Amino acid sequence: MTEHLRGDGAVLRQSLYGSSVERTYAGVLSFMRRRYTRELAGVDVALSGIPLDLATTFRSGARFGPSAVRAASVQLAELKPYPWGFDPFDDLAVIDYGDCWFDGHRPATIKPAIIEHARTILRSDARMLTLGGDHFVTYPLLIAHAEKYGAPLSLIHFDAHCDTWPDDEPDSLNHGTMFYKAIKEGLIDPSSSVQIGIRTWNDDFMGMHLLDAPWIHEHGARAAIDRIVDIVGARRAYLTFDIDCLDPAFAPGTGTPVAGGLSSAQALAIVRGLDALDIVGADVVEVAPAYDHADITAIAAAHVACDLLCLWRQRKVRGQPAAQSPHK
Ligand SMILES: [Mn+2]
Repeated sequence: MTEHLRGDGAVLRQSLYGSSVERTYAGVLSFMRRRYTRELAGVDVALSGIPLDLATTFRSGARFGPSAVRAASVQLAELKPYPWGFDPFDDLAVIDYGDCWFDGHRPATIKPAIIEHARTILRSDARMLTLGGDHFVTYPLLIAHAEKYGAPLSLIHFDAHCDTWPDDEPDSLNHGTMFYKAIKEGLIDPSSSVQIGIRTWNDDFMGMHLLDAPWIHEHGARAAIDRIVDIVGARRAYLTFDIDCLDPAFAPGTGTPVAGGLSSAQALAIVRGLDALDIVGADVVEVAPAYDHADITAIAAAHVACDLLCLWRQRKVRGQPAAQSPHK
């Protein structure tokens, strides 16, 4: 299915399906040239951005992540993604919903604003693919996803950091404590959750399975996929990908880089192997383009997001029904 547009697919495309022939690098740079719309009827996946960086502990700048990843993603709209060999949009209706609005000058309102943004999308049957923003955004997203899909969810967490440092302050904006709160609040089940690429210490990893960066380097992507599938099984899972899971050589444009991380090839190989899992929502966070070079980090993030769409396309084509809300 190919539309021949003389202009800008982000605003001119008629169908939510298929790809279009256009100058991918020009005009309104939606994610992979999908239509910018807030109309959710018939949508399988709504991509949106959350341009927040007020919860960072070190270098800020992830508020520019969504626009940088969108700009880097357009080249991926030129060809069928490798190694999949299909156009995910032939079978999967994907829109760019735009960005979550919140008032950064009233910090206490940010978490509720993100929860409401997510609820609005999840009230339809669209899945969310979210671009951060700093990693704090995953916490309100987990609250909304647990409401929709049932708590606790399993967490598939790519990161240099475990983000389970203790924090009992309910209103804190901290991008290192979300999963401490999520476990304490029963949003995620640590015993069926897994953290991949970790290389920062915490005295208490709170019972989550750890495939830390040295383990990945020793055992490789195939073994990691097998372990993740074993740990998560058939449970509903939320996947969060902090771009600093990658080594700073592959993702310099991020707020808290740590040496010794995964290559983009390793991380993509792992993500591509997760098509057996029931991923109910996903995000790619912590791209901070001011520290990037030649868009390296944004390109890596766009590839991760594209591969997540391909996983969902696989499940849709194989006929596995999308998980329905137990609360419906
Ligand atoms: Mn991190």
